[in-house]
Amino acid sequence: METVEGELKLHGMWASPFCTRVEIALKLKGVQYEYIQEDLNKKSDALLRYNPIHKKVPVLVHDGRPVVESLVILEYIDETWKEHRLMPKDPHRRARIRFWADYFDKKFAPATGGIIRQKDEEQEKAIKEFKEHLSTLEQGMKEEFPPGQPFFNGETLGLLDLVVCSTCRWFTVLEELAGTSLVNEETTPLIFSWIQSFMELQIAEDTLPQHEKLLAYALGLREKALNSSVYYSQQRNYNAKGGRAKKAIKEFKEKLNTLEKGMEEEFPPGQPFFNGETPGLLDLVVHSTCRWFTVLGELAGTSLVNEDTTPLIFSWIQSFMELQIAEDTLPQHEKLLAHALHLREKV
Ligand SMILES: N[C@@H](CCC(=O)N[C@@H](CS)C(=O)NCC(=O)O)C(=O)O
Repeated sequence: METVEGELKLHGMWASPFCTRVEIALKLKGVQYEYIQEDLNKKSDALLRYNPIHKKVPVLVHDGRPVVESLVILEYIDETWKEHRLMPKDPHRRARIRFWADYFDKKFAPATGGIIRQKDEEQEKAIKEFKEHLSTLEQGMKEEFPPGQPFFNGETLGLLDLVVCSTCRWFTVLEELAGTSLVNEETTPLIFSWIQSFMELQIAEDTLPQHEKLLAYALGLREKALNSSVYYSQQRNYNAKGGRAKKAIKEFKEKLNTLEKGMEEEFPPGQPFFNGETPGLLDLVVHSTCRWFTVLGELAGTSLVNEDTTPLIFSWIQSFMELQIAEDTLPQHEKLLAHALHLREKV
């Protein structure tokens, strides 16, 4: 076992593939941790305190400090415990692995939700999407990762293996719900063979949820969704006028408030940027969007970022706008507004 500085706790839920990937990473690294099983219908105070924004598992708590979002957690684990590296040294390769892991999470989660919670044409649509994403992934893997090796990562498991292969019991459950094969030797031979290699590992057998238990859990979710009057697809809105636009504006403001509050708690106040005296990654992400904020404010007919409601973000944007680099690089307001109005007209 590798020595751990500080106590390590993982708040998880047995059926969550996001938690399984983290558990396997910790086991591969040989670090000791306490697993805290959460009931997602009755989340613990600790979970809500550690992940107040998303209120989701997994949450890794290292020496009292929370790390949230499974992909962030996997990289944190890899950087903290050097045994069994999950990421390669080459920066471009790491960038590609991050791209595919992000693709997997962004594309498969909504399609999975559709297969579980929908029926008839809506479910058919989700199955079609799921298969298309699988094909894209298979094709990408074939082009970018060394063929003829047991894992994406080569001889041993890496981050992308954890992301994709840890979900394999869910694939089987989804196949039962969809009434069609999803991952198989004919349509996705690479993913299929990687999962086979993964399933031969003791760590997989010890960590993955059992098929019958997972199927019963998924059927429970399905029943609940189908009996509920709110259908999954009806929750998708955006780009719309009237009531839905009002809802989008309200959501935008709520998210800005959450960001403002988080920044206030986590970043040193009284400095010109989130990052301190000079702009850092988060400054680039937020402030580079500032001309869009003004355009969105015009479209919405209401101020979004201002001194009264979001003073920190407002003042950081002010500092950013004083930089020559911002002036030289940001799109001009009038041009951006014309572009946004054109998009709006098209919709
Ligand atoms: N992007 C998140 C997704 C985590 C997630 O969706 N967790 C689900 C369980 S699979 C959850 O905690 N859901 C509780 C809820 O939505 O209230 C991650 O990668 O950690």
